[in-house]
Amino acid sequence: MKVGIVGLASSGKSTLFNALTHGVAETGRFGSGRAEVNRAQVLVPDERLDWLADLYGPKKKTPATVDFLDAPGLVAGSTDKATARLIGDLRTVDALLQVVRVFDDPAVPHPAGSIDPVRDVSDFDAELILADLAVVENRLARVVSDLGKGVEPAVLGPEKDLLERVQGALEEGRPARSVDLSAKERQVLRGYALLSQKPAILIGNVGEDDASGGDSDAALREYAASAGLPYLPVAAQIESEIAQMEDAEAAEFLADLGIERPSRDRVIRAAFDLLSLIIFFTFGEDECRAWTVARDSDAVEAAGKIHSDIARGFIRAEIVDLGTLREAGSWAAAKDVGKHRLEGKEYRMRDGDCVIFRFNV
Ligand SMILES: Nc1nc2c(ncn2[C@@H]2O[C@H](COP(=O)(O)OP(=O)(O)OP(=O)(O)O)[C@@H](O)[C@H]2O)c(=O)[nH]1
Ligand SMILES: [Mg+2]
Repeated sequence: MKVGIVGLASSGKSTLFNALTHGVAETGRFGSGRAEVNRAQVLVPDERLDWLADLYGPKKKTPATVDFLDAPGLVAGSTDKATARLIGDLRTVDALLQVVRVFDDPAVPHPAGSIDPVRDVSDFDAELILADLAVVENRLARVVSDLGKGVEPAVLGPEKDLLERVQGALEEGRPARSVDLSAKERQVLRGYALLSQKPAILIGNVGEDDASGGDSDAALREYAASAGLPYLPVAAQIESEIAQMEDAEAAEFLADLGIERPSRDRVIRAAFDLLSLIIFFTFGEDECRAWTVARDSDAVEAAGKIHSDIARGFIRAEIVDLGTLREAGSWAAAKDVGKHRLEGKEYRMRDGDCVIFRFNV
């Protein structure tokens, strides 16, 4: 899964990136022109995998991963080459973490002169919508011209209708994700990688005083609820400092601040939920490994995550869910009590399934 950290300049994106990835990306460089995009891969903490690895003592333990991309801030209204490149980078991500400045700090001037989270969300959305509108208009012009020449009316006719509806929404300032679409239409639209169609989580970057809750983000919270977007408050600055500490010291600091779980855990959880992703496990003495798949994947698709040969030669999946495995104590014990299942190609994978794929190529 690839997640883009986006938002207006100086909202705290690089600071959040550091909190999430234990990174040391440069922060506080507003006005320095277009900084680099920061990228890092985070291992998804999962005590279920830890348990499995304790059981098998494998040579290798491989957690699921999330790739984070920290984009430089979009400056409202800019149309330069760097902005175009940035938007191109963002088109490749699966989901957006939209950072909104809530914290007030005279040492960090807000580019717009005042703190107003709801205004900032709308300003940022307007940039995404504008970029998407350009894509939609381009494509629409092309489709109309082709239709005029009699090219593929059965395909291009419905596409024109789809594009016009999306264009209408964008022109009204509504994101592409707000348009009511059939599954097929959504699929077609995804081909254009529109930014405002991407699933998004709003992150309110709150000050340290509000690390464990406060009402400085009340308006933003309300906005998120009305827009149907998941919302998480994060005190990015203090969490980025804590992310640099040893585990024990970090836990103590978090507890002092009243933060139950570090934002990394909360953000990853929210991203999995947002994208409807689940984790299944493979195991053995060589490797215990967590794999990420879409919630409605069947057994063959899951097998294909591991290797195309396993999907191609799929015979069946042997499955025990991790909770049952834990209760039974071992794979053999689970089998003895009849909790071991043989599943076919159409089986829908569930979160926490421990799987042995049987295949023949
Ligand atoms: N007081 C306070 N300062 C913060 C917080 N989060 C970020 N900052 C500061 O705000 C400034 C900008 O933070 P960055 O993380 O660089 O912001 P950015 O969104 O990456 O900025 P650009 O990449 O320039 O768009 C830095 O000086 C941070 O230290 C916070 O929660 N509280
Ligand atoms: Mg930055």
